[in-house]
Amino acid sequence: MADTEIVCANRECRIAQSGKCIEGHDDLSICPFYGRVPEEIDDEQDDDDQDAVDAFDGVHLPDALPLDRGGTDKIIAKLPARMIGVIGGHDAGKTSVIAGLYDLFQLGPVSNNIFAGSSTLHGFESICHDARAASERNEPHSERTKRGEVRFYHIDVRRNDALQSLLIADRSGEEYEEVADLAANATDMFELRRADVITILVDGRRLASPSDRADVMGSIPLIIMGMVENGAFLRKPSLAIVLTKDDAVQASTRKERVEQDFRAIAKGVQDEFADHFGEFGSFVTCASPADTNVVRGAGLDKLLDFWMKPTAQPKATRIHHRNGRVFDGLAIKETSDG
Ligand SMILES: Nc1nc2c(ncn2[C@@H]2O[C@H](COP(=O)(O)OP(=O)(O)OP(=O)(O)O)[C@@H](O)[C@H]2O)c(=O)[nH]1
Ligand SMILES: [Mg+2]
Repeated sequence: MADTEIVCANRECRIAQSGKCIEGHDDLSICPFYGRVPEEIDDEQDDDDQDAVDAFDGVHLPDALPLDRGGTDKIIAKLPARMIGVIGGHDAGKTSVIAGLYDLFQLGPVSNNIFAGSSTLHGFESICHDARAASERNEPHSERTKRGEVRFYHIDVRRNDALQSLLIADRSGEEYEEVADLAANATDMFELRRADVITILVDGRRLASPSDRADVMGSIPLIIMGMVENGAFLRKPSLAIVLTKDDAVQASTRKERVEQDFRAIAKGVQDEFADHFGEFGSFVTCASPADTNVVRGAGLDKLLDFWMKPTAQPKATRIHHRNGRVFDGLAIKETSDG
């Protein structure tokens, strides 16, 4: 039987090569692009669009969407910055942790940290919307993050009278899961090499499920191992291990078992990967509880404190001083752009 040609109207999608839908659909029949031929590019239309841009004489405001790698360079050039990698399987709660933190800032200072600005406000608003009453949903919801390049959310924070930028990386969980299958998938993950703090999320709801427990417990060390094998953590970032969806854990009849499992995961990771990370911390969070009576954002204040804590690891190490020039006594271990 002849093979059927796989076509997709989204030119960015590589489903024909990788078998993965860029829109994140497992059921391809609901993807609006799959199975359709890409449209011809209309040069005339492009010219019209360019004319409209040229004729515009208003003020262009920034789109305030999450940043790509180049966008983070501009932030880092302005202020001292902390970059945070948030890692976990699909649905682990990565985007919800970022959205929950932004929503906490709207209530006032978070722990010792005061909100001082952001260049990604529209990005924050769109990931928060579906968890708010204004969305008119019965339950909080979070869109799956689309596969593709990593994106960064930005908050400036005033802490102890000093201003710092916080850049939090968000990427589709499927891409992190693929590192467990093939370590080389971590090669292009810029956020891992550059992060000051790596944050590994453990999905509390799945850990409480008898059918998912073994997979959650087994996959986390495999993901970290794949990243380590790729030399992702040469800067020795700090490592936060975070149990998410604590409301689901507390409501479970297996609550004690889940808490015990989480402690075992945290200890196992700390013991196995001690040489690759600086400081370790473990946290329990509830970023987006299903029940409106449960406090939204619990535990994120302590996590933020850990994120903002200066990393003890020096970026340069003194070596033998020979000829009297101080600069010759320093060896760069890793450049700031990874
Ligand atoms: N009960 C409960 N559900 C949560 C919590 N945090 C997130 N969720 C839900 O878990 C699901 C996945 O959350 P996301 O934040 O989108 O997960 P993600 O890790 O970003 O997922 P991908 O983008 O697919 O990798 C959504 O339906 C959320 O509403 C929580 O604290 N409690
Ligand atoms: Mg997400």
